[in-house]
Amino acid sequence: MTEPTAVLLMAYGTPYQESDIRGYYTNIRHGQEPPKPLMDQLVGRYKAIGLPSPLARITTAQRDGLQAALDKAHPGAYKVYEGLKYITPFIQDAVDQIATDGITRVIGLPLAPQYSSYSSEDYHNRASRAIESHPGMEYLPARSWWNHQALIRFWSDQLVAMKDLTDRPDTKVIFSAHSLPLRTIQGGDPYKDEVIGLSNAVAQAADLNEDQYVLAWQSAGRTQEPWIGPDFVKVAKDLITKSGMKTIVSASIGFIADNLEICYDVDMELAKAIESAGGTLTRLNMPNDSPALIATLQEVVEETKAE
Ligand code: FEC
Repeated sequence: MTEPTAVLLMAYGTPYQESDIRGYYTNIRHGQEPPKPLMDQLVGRYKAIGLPSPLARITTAQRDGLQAALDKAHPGAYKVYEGLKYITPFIQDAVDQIATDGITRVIGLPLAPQYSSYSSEDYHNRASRAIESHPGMEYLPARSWWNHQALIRFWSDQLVAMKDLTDRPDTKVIFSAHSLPLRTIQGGDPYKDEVIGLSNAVAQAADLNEDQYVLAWQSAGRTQEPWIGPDFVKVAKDLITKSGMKTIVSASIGFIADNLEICYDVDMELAKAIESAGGTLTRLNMPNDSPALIATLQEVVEETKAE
């Protein structure tokens, strides 16, 4: 039998319990311990959504779903591993396990649809460094995959199903993605263009005209430098208080799973801001381990293997 190809699914990771938060946050801050006020804020946000965030379970379900889909289409050809950036099982742990299992060809697939130096590139760099300690291993990096039809349809189908609502003149759809430090895109990162590409593709598939939607940015980090804007909370508040909107439909198309940025930043922070401005929030479901997301990941694996 020919040797299977490993699929290294790479994701952010999330603390499993409160005592993990300091180490996790220190890893995100490149080894710098967080000052107390920032640490307290983050603990407060995790406590508000309840630990662990759903992200832990969803990443594992995505791995299992992809394994089942690949087994069905190509029996015995792939083995899927989960490697995380900021908590166990780390990307290095997964690569070591792949080596222990005797597999030498690895497809690296970041669970982030758009390419940026902060997401896809960073995942690939971490995986490539881990692979250097296993001579003879070959690494095939997956490209960004925001433009896959199944993913676009996942979002647009939900908007089509609420056409009565989105067609009302006092409803606006806000597409959003994780903000990044401004210097990233000023340095030529394609992230912003890919997010714009996805929001336009979803709007077109849902037959929304330009007046019915807007793109904004969410979850900017707690750092001093400027981040990409406008922030979705301010945009939503202005739409209600200055433009007469009553309903905001939130579609966090830059993410693929329910995580802290969805369960807290959207479901609590954005919802509260909208309600106190006198409006209502409707939030689209996230892809999580849906058939659409698994089909997208399967296509990405097949394309990367064929390249
Ligand atoms: O636990 C959970 O459910 C949430 C996990 C989580 C996801 C996530 C996704 C992305 N981030 C990206 C960029 C940055 C940059 C910084 C940054 C900071 C944080 C902090 C937490 C956190 N991120 Fe995150 N992010 C998640 C969690 N992120 C916690 C620290 C507290 C805070 O600032 O809010 C700033 C630090 C730095 O300079 O590195 C930049 C990007 C994504 C989407 C792509 C991906 O998932 O990899 C980009 C999920």
